[in-house]
Amino acid sequence: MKMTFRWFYDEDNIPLGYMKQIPGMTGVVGALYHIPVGAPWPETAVATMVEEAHEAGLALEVIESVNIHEDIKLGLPTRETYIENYKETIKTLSKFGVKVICYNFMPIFDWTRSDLAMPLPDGSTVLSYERDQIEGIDPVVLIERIKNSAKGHAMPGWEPERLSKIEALFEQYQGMTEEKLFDHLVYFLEAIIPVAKACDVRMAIHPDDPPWSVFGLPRIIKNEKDLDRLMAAVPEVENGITLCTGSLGANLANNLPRIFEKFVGNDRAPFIHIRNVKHLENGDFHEVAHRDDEGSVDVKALIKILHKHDYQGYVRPDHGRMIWGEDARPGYGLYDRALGAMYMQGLWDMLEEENK
Ligand SMILES: [Mn+2]
Repeated sequence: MKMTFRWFYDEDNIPLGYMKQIPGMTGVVGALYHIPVGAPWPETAVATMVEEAHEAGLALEVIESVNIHEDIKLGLPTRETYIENYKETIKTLSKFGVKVICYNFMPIFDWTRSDLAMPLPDGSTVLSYERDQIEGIDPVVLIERIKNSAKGHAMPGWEPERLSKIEALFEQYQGMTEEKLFDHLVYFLEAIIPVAKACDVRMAIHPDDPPWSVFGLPRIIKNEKDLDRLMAAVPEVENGITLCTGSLGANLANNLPRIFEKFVGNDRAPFIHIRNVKHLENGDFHEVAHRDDEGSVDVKALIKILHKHDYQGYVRPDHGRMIWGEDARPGYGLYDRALGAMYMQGLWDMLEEENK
């Protein structure tokens, strides 16, 4: 288990040195945020980012994310250019030591939440999802709410240049089915996986968040069955998964230990996000601290599975609470994610000790 930390590079207000101070932290998960979606990542920009991480004593072997242009998801003829650009980006990243590229295949929206700062009884705040607040409202209203709630911090996946064309995008997705979207994903993977293989890079799709249809848009990476289907459709090991416990765990029907056992066991999950969520009786959920007892995700069982398989991939604490008065990007404060990293390593160390 290589412990990593998400780093928003030039948009991050947490110094790399602070991340490095977290015991056991071996690397950061980076990305370039100023490159428009679909454009190839310039070699000089990648080199500068990777150097900065190395200078702080941190590896940079995982990218989250190289986003997929909507034309690829839509299956438009113009996708060919964007697929070629994506191949170029894979080659460029591999030259600088990148081993895993996380991405998602959700139409228009990345992750979706109703509140980015829901207060918990202890005074901390967390991201939450209330069905009533999302399902049935105008997406434009939601975009405004996310923007205001982020207090000036850019939120990954909610890039303004993409969302400014929201109405036109919705029109383009008229008639898009899960079947068609899945075909477009397979088309994309079949084109890029040979390049990833030649570059020794693994692609790792992030599950849909939340794992159900929002705003009537199709969602195709929601559960074990969807993952099975995608792994079978493109069987090369370079077609992999980012197992995200918060995304998959938002649906209680997803058996996380079983999913971990399967895809860690067969080496299809090079990247893992650990986060805990608490489910309420009405189907709403909110995020909580990483500790097992705080929420509905069986974090102990999952770390046990990773340990059993001597997991060599990358793990990062996912969203944390905002605690101790920190002012940071919602979900991505330093303090609670650091606690999460320590919790996971504590469990791991005890398993090491017991299995000596
Ligand atoms: Mn995640």
